[in-house]
Amino acid sequence: MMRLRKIILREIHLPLVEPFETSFHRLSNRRMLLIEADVDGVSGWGECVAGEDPFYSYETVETAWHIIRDFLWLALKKQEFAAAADVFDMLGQVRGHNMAKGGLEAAIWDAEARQKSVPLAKLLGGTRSEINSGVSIGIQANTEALIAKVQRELAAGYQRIKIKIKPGNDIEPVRALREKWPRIRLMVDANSAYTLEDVARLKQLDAFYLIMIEQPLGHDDIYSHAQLQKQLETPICLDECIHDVEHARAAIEIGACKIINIKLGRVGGHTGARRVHDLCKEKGIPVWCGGMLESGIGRAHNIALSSLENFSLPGDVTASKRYWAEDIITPEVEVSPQGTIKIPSGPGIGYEPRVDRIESLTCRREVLE
Ligand code: OSB
Ligand code: MG
Repeated sequence: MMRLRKIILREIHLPLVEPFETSFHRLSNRRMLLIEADVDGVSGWGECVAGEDPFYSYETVETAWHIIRDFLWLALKKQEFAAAADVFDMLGQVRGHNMAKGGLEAAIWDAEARQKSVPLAKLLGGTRSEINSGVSIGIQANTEALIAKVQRELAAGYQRIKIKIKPGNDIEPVRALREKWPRIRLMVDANSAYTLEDVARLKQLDAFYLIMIEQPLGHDDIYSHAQLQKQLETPICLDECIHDVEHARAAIEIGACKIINIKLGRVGGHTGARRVHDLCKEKGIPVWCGGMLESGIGRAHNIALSSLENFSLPGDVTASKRYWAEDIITPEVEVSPQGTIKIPSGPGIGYEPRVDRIESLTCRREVLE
């Protein structure tokens, strides 16, 4: 049996190497909440992916801090559990707040894997030795800038290109990329910027044989995606809508999507992620691992998760240097010229948090014990 002895919450700020623009905001500086969990004397690390604002989901760094300190810690602190796999259900009294849960739960998984001296990917049941990597490219100032950016990412080896779109900045950039690169694996992500009124516009995207369109409609509107999918050739992939395995089941059953993006934070951690993964596998729905502009710690968890079998499409899991001048783990995450990332063989997440660097970046810290 194991017990959570202590949690250290730290807030750090890391400047992005360049601003990241989506349909919902433009971000230059990432505020992050890191969770260090002491499980019977072994430290594990997790990252809460909640944002600086509630524009992607309702959670923010502030809400996550509050929920972890005032509820999740209390739910766990006196409890024994057999494995990190049990933790998610122990937090079930707290509704939602999956990013808060996910950061803490992931830290406990890392601690368990370190305590057992196994790679986290193995503990999760992963079968891959490397993962396939794609990139997510923010909205650019103009088409020339976008083309230059895509050129760079293809040259670096990335296996698929995703661009962010919004109404008025959609058909033209996609057309330009398709004219230049007829054969690359290309997709778009709208982050809920459209409504069913935009069907005619969205149908124009069918001409560009995109591998998928990610989350075109409302962030909590599974039903309308089913209406839209009936009218689109391009497969819909859901991101924002899917918070647990029951959402995934509903979406699949009513035909709201043909692909699902799994983000650790959005589904409350590795246990939630495995449940969505397993259901999708059973239903023949491919999944891929989304990203939330994570530091190396969140990135390392995404790599471990992506080792599961049904992560059969390239994810948004990329090299540290795409976002950070200097990451907070060693070694940094690197991508091969073939666009793959090797699953590390060391214990836990397989990358070491640079604790001195993290401490020097820390602007808020709280110890719960
Ligand atoms: O919708 O996938 C998204 C970043 C922040 C919030 C939402 C999303 C994203 C990304 C970036 O697309 C993915 C990455 O971390 O590279
Ligand atoms: Mg998305």
